[in-house]
Amino acid sequence: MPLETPARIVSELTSRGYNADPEAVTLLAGADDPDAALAAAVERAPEDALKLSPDHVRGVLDGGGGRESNGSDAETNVSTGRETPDTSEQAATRPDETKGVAEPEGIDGGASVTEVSTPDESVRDPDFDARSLDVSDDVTGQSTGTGEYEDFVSVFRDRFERLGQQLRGRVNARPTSAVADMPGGGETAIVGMISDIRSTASGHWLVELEDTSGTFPCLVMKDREFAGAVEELLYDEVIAVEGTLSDDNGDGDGILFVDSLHFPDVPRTYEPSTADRHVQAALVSDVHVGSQEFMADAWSRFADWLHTEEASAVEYLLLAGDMVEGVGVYPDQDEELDIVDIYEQYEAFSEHLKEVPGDLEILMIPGNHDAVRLAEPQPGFDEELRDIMSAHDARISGNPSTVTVEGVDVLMYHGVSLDEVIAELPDEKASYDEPHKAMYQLLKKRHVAPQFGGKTRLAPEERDYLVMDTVPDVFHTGHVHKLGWGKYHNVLAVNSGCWQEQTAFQKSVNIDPDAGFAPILDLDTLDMTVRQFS
Ligand code: D5M
Ligand code: ZN
Ligand code: FE
Repeated sequence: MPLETPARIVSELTSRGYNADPEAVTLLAGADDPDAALAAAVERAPEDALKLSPDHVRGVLDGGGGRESNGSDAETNVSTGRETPDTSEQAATRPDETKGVAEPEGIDGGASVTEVSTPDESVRDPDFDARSLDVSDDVTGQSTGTGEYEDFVSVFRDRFERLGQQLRGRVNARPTSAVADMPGGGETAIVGMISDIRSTASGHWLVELEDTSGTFPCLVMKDREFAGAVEELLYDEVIAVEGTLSDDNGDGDGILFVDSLHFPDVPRTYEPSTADRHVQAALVSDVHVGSQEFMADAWSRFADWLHTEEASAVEYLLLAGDMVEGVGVYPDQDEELDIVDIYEQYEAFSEHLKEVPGDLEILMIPGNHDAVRLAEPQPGFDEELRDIMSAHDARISGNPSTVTVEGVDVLMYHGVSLDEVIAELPDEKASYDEPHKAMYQLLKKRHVAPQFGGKTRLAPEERDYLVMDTVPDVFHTGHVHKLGWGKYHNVLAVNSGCWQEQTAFQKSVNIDPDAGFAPILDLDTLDMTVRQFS
């Protein structure tokens, strides 16, 4: 069997019972006789080795027949690091940008893209030493929840404390119990979680805030300049208000007339970090292997493109959930399944993953179609599924997780709460056509799934893993199957679309998915291009 592509090397290795280290695969692909090198490397590896390491391969190549080690050009392409993220405002103020699509040449006829289906591997020459990928804020293996009532108390307490901390530096807040005892007419501030929002008979808004000492009603008059912010409020999010107490405060019936309202938010002056060299990450989500609508051909074109010169800077692949279609996720879903067994779906997904270059650094988190608990935070896949998907030695973490790629913090979240944000907020603030705007709302609230009790299920833990303690440089979600991106206070928000054609359900509710696109992120500038493969 000729072994000219990493995909085949990976298959060959897995069929011999080895996981594939990306660097080892690249070394093998570059050997004069990959077939012989693979056989010799396997021979050389200790019997109990689970993974073929670069050292095993080097040992063989050094003995003759291999190419020199790579990495000699480590200093080429090193970016000077741009200080001013000036593209950010453009992207944020030009919503048309979100539909900008850079199509690879010849994609209509498929010519140039399909032609590379047996690519020349020598175009990829990654600098493994320059790479870094670290995961943080991951619930995997840390789950403490027992599902008891006390766990809900602790998760909300933790949310309140951590988001409250972000706000307390900006207002001089008092506990609601102390506010209730203050004399009427005074000024004060409250940091609280939203427990109720009602409109009054005269069209003002009554927002009830809750903290650990009680609740307090706050009135936002409809003619205040910040009254529009009330439309953005979701239950259970944490905000701060400053205001003036009613004259009758102190006798139990008081109310706070709100003069200003604050979200935890991202500072406007936030300066994102960037990588020190020109390197790219492909942001992909919602592959839905196992569905009749999974677009295998588009996926293969994407995978083939990754082997070309044009994609040689793409060294990372970040997958934001819904690897497979799953079973029993929605009513009547089984009528549209191509593969009915969940494990077979993951096996098929793994085969499709093998099509991408073996040297890619891959990270994936689960989504609501994946075989992990549905409630968020979702832990990463269990051992059995990791085994099935182990071909490219992909990293797996929970939903959500922060992955730091060469200094760039990418917050990965599948995105189930986006349905809720879009349902609750007016169209201009969040819609399926502009999913990144719904993401802006999450950044503003510094929480990936603020509202509890609707579509988004919460697994009570001691800690609220859904809080954004630090500001991410890039926020990557999927789930709504719509492509959209833009910058919010210099943070790049990307919803990466899907690889599944419109389903019967989506047709019935007029969801027109953006399928077969791959946003490609420059980690040195945080600029983005979108490639279309459908
Ligand atoms: O969901 C993709 C998008 O479609 C997401 O916005 C939810 C919505 N969706 C899809 N199927 C259903 C059903 N049956 N009920 C409600 N909402 C649905 P995904 O979960 O990625 O398939
Ligand atoms: Zn999906
Ligand atoms: Fe989903």
